[in-house]
Amino acid sequence: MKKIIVLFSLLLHVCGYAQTPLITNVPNRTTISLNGKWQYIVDPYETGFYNYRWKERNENDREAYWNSEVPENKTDRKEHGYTNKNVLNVPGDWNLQDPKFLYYEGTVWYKKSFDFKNVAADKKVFLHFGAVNYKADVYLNGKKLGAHKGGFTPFNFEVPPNLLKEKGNFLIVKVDNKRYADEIPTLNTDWWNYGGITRDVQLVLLPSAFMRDYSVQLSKSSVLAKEKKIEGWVKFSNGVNENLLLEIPELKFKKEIMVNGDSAAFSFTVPALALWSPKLPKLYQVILTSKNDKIKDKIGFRTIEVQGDKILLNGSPVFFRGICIHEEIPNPGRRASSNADALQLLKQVKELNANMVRLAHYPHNENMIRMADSLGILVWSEIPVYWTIDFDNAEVLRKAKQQLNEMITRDRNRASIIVWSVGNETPLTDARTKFMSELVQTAKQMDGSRLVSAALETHTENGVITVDDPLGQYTDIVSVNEYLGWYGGLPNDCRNAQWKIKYDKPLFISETGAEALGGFHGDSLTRWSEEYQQWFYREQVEMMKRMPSGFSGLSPWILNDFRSPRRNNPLYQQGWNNKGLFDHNGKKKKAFYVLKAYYDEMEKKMP
Ligand code: GCB
Repeated sequence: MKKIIVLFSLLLHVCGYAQTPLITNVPNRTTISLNGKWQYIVDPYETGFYNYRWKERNENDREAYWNSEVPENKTDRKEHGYTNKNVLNVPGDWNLQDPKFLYYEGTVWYKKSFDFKNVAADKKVFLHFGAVNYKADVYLNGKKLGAHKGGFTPFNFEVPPNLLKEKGNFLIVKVDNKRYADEIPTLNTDWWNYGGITRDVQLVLLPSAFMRDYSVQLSKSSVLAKEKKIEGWVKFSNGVNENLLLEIPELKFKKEIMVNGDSAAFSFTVPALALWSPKLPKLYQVILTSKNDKIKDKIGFRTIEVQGDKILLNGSPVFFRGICIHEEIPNPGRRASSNADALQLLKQVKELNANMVRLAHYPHNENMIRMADSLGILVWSEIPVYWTIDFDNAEVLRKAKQQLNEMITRDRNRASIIVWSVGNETPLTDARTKFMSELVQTAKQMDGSRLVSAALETHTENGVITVDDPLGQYTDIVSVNEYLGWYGGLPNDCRNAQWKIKYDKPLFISETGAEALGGFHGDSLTRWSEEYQQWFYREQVEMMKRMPSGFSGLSPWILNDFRSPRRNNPLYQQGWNNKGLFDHNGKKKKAFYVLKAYYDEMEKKMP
C-alpha cells in the first residue's frame, strides 16, 4: 500500500495535479468573473513554495504563501503578506504593469478575495483559466486544486463541494514564467516572455450532468451537394440516458439525438444553408438542449480540404492573402487579450485586404478566434513547438500533445480555423521528424476536418531555394519560411531565384519579411530603412508572381513590430523586432502598400 501511495505522489509530481477535462464554449456558459485587481507577492526565491531545505511546503504550512497571511495573535510571526499596495490587473501580463517587471522571469503569487452566493445544490462549480504563462499552481481557501503548464491554452478544475463559502474566499495562484530546456516553448524564442494571468479567470456554474464538449460541422462529402449534411458529436460530463435536442432556429431545424452513455454522434441533412467564407462570414445560432443543460453557440459551416496541389474552401480553390500576428498590442507592447484588442488587430488585417492570419507562434486568446469567425478571416493556429525543443524527450512530446489537445478542444467549432500547425522552424533530425509527425497524426486524429501543417525551413544554394524537409510528407500543405534578401543576399536576388519543391502539394509561404524602423528613411540599400523593407517586399512580390503552380498563399512576417529580447541593435531595434508593416505607433510603413497592392490584385484573380 505504501508503495502505491509513493507511486501516486510521484506521478502527481511528474504529471502535475490532475485537471478536470476541458469545458468548451465558456464564453456562453453561466460564469462569475474573477477578473480585476489581484494582490500579489513577487517571490524570485520561491520562498512561499519551498521551505529552507528546498522541499515543497505541506498544504497547511503556515508559511506557505497559499495560506492566510493574517497573524493569529500579536506574537505570531508572518513573513509574507498580500496588500492593496501591490496589485496587478487580471487578465494582463505583469511586465507592463510596473517597471520592475519589464524583464522579470520567475514566480509571482496572485491573490483574489471574493464572496460567493450559494448556488442550487445540484450545480457544480468549476474554476476556469483562459491562460496563465507558464506554470500555474492553484489554491482555493488553502487547498490545492491543481497545477497546469503551458502558457497559451485554457484549463479548469472542479471546485470540491463545500469548499466555497459565502464570505471571504481567497484564490491564490502561483505563476511562474521561467524558461526551461524541457518545456514548450523552450529557452529560446524570438518573442517577449510575458508572465502572468494573461487571460480571463472565471467560475463556471454547471448542472451535475452537463455537455462538456461538442462538434457541429458541415460534412465534407456534402459541400457541393444541394442537400447539405451536418455531423458531429456531443460529450457529457457523465453517463446519461435521454434525448438531446439540436436546433438551428434560423433554418427552422430541430432534431433529437439519442444519448445512451457519456457521448453521442449525429449526422443530419439540413435545409439550404449559407456557407461561411471570408466574403460571407455567416454564423448560425446552434442550440443544444439536454435534460439539465443548454448550450448556445454561433457556428459557421464550411469545408477546407486539399486536392492535388490546391487548397479548396467550400469546394473552390482559395488563395491565402495572409499575415502573421503575435498576440501583442504594440503600443505600449503588452499581451493582447480582450475583444477590443482582437478588433484592433483584425481591423489592421482588413486594411491590408488580407483574408487570412497566421497566429504565431502559440494559440491566441479565444476572443481573437471568435472575432475572426465573425469578420471572415481565415486562421492558422499553432502550438509553440518552436526552434530546438528537446525532441528526444518523451515527456516533452507529452507536453506538446497536451497543448495541441487543449488548442483543438477549445476551438474546434470555429469556422475561421482552417490550419492546425504543429510547430515552427524545427531542425532536420530524425528525432524531430518522428516527434513532429506524431503531432501531425495526433492533430488529424483529433480533427480530420482541417488541414495540418508546420512552418518549415528552406535551404538556398546558388540561387536555388529547395523545399525538401522530410516533415513535408506528413503535412497537408507544405509551408515554408523564406527570407531571401534579409537573412542572406539582397532583395534583388529574388529575381533569379528558382524554387525546387519536392512535394506535389499546396505550397504556402508561412513567413517572409525584413526590418524597418518606422520613420527611418534612406535609399533602398540602407538597411533598417522603410525604403529597404519596401524594396524587399517589391522583389518578394514579383517572385511570388512567378511561383510554380500549387503556390497557395503567403503570410509575411509580420503585421506589427513586436518586443523581442534577442533584438539588440542600439539604433534600430532596442528590444524590438521591427519587421512589422505597422510601426510601434500603428503607423503604416511603406512596405504595407506594396503588399496591399498585391493582395488587391490577387483578390481580383481569386475572389
Ligand atoms: C522566423 C521566426 C520568427 C522570427 C522571424 C525573424 O523565421 O519564425 O519567429 O521572429 O523569423 O524576425 O527573424
